[in-house]
Amino acid sequence: MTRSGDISVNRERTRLLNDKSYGGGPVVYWMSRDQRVSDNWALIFAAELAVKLGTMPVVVFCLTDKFQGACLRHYDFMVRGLEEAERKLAARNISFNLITGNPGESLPAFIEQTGAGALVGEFDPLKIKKKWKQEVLEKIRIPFHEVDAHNIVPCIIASGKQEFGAYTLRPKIGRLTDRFLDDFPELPSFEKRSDSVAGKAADREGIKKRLFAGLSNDAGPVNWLEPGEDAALRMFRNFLTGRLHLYGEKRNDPNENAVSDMSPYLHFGHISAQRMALEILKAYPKDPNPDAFLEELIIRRELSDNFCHYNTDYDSFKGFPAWAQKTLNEHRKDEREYLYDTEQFETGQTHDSLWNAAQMEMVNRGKMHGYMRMYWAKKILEWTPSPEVALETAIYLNDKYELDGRDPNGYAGCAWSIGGVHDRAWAERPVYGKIRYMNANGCRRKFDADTYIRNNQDTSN
Ligand code: FAD
Ligand code: FO1
Repeated sequence: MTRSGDISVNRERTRLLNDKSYGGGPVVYWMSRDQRVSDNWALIFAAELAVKLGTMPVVVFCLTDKFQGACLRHYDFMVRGLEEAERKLAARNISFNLITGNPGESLPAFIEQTGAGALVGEFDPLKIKKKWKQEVLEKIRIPFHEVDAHNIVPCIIASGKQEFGAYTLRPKIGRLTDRFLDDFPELPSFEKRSDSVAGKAADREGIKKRLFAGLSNDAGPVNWLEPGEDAALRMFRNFLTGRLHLYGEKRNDPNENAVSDMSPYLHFGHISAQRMALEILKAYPKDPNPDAFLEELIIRRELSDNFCHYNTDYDSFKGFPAWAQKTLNEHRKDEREYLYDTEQFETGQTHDSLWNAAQMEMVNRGKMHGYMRMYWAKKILEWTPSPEVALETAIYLNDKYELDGRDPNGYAGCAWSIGGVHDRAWAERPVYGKIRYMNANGCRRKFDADTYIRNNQDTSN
């Protein structure tokens, strides 16, 4: 429990985005990236600030339709997760409000309506989030605090610039982990107040009905993963006790159930990576086995935020390193042995059954195995007329079908595969130039490709 009036959140995790003075009303927490009640630094900060100011915290989520091309698959998972967050907040007498429209308009209106005294938001490196935040900043006259609730080491503390790769970010994060891998304080509870600004339940059902009515269901809901923070924690603990020991040597075999499947939960913020790391280190204090997993969970994941935050061209050819742009330009005219259009890729109609199986795994399951994502994206580079078309196609398919899509990890993953981001130059070859090459034989040497193909036949037709 916070000492009365003190803020226990490490202040280096927060930054004030403007210089307005506090008003007297509630502290509004604008939930967006970290859609959970437990282990959420932004919510803890908002609640502790409310205690300090003698007021209430109020949570608001702005539900925008068609977020970056999101479909029924994503909104089904996200909205059900938000309903659980709402229930958990109600248990602490913290109201949850759902608003719609462009946050640049609807959030300032909400702040006016509630007479909010301060606003707390989250760090998010995506351009659309920075745009929303800028629009809100121009309209509000109360303090706007931003909290990095997603990274263990806050992105802007870990590094002040775009890093070349994991090898340059790793030591910087390593030096700071002790300072930031702290346990979470209890979230304060609040007395029930009748004047809470909770949006009326009826609105919410109407809002959701209208939202779902307008969504494309090309990518339907997934049925193998339960959304929400309770399911996320259960799933993680099963992995921790039952499968983490396989990760080191089996994580690149898509036929093995050796990966955590936590990315949809991390993407929607149903679980904190910090909670996962704390539990792993507690369970395996001296054991190097989890190192490979922690490398991905901490270094690789935070490297993606670093890339998207410092490189606004994270989703375009211009965002590739100079050596990669040069080599890809030198090979623009190379003959492509195969050329496919988006429809052929989307329906898995290429000549390569291994590639088609990966596409079908993503379409049908909503989550392609991590090793196959590299192969999948690199073949799109090989079978499209240009690197720009390749990147656009990879991002379009990734964000349409991956449940964890529209995430910094996705933009970094596609840019790594197609544009050598966070990678080095390799032996030069047609079309790829010096971009790292992968082929089906390489996959067959690593795992039983025929089993993977059999397990991922196209079941839709
Ligand atoms: P695990 O192997 O269990 O890893 C645990 C966590 O570590 C992951 O949830 C993720 O948060 C992090 N992690 C693992 N591998 C990476 C990586 N290569 N880069 C960054 N973080 C990583 N990840 C997404 O979250 N969303 C995407 O849209 C996405 N698109 C990708 C596209 C391509 C072309 C490539 C090459 C990678 C992409 N990744 C994406 C990264 C990675 O493939 C997924 O995070 C991982 O497969 C998720 O499954 P998991 O949680 O079972 O992973
Ligand atoms: N964030 C919001 O604040 N409002 C939304 O309506 C919303 C929809 C959405 C749909 C799919 C998806 O993958 C993400 C979505 N997000 C939304 C953003 C998400 O919360 C994450 O903040 C970013 O995508 C990752 O940084």
